[in-house]
Amino acid sequence: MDEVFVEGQFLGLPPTEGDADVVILPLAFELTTSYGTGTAEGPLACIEASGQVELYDPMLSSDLPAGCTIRTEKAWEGTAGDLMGQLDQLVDHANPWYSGHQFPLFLGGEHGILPPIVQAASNHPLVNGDLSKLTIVQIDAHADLRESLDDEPFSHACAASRSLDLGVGALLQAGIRACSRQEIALINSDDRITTFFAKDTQHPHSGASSWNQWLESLSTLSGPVHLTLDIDGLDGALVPATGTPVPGGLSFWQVIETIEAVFAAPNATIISADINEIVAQEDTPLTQFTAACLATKAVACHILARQEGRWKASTAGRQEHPKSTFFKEWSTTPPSSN
Ligand SMILES: [Mn+2]
Repeated sequence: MDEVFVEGQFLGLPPTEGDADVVILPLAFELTTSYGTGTAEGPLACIEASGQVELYDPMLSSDLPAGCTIRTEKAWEGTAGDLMGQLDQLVDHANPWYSGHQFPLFLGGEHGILPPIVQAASNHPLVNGDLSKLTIVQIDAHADLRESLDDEPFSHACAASRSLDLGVGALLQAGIRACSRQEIALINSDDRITTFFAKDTQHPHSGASSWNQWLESLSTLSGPVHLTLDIDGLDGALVPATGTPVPGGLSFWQVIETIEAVFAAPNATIISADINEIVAQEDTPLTQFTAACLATKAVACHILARQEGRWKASTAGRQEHPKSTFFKEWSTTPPSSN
């Protein structure tokens, strides 16, 4: 029997009342995008495109939502007049979903959404205020480890370095093929960072061995993990509308394999994910449909983790938090970087 298709809802699924197991959070955030523009409409285009994604996933014994509940929240749009104010508003928006019951999947929006998401993730019971317990797994063309870009330390090009400044314990990156000398120096000097470069994993002869090492390192993940997928980590041919498409990237199946490997890591709990730099493509929905397929895979993997007892969910519902002033304070007194 066909389900009712509901527009504006992820996968076209009817909205659920109350606290859902999975919450889809579109974030129309675009303040520092450097090259192309249009990341504000991208998340909604991705949700629309998700209506065309199959509800059948061979991993699951029934069609999505496979006994779970999925809710799509209204698109967030910042109202603060400055960047730090917007980052604090993003923290406030993300905070309630880290009670340990829901799985939040953020759809961005430029990659600058990552530091406020990480800051909110510190409320998750498995992190419990100590971000050194948290690992970030990042798919990206860019290392996003710059000190600043165009004098802006909270640029999308600094998403990973600012997250490390917040105290994140480990960062694993793949797909990387555009970075600066300063970023390479940081990769070599900060032992929290493990980077798999696309020139190695995509090498026509030796690529398979490098790729297997990436999958191997994912299988040894432990503790709470946030997965951040910048869609420009995929080869530019798959996501031509994203702000900075780059040739020589990961194949669709490599990203699917990465998502499956992260969620399958026996000692890790994937507490949240984001898919970012989604831009609506006009002549064909390829870019947003590719993002929607990855989002669906992440949701399916999370549901499988619940079914297999690998989601240590609390029963707590949405929680209230005081308004964040964290980033406003950072702009005057940055946290000491490790
Ligand atoms: Mn990025």
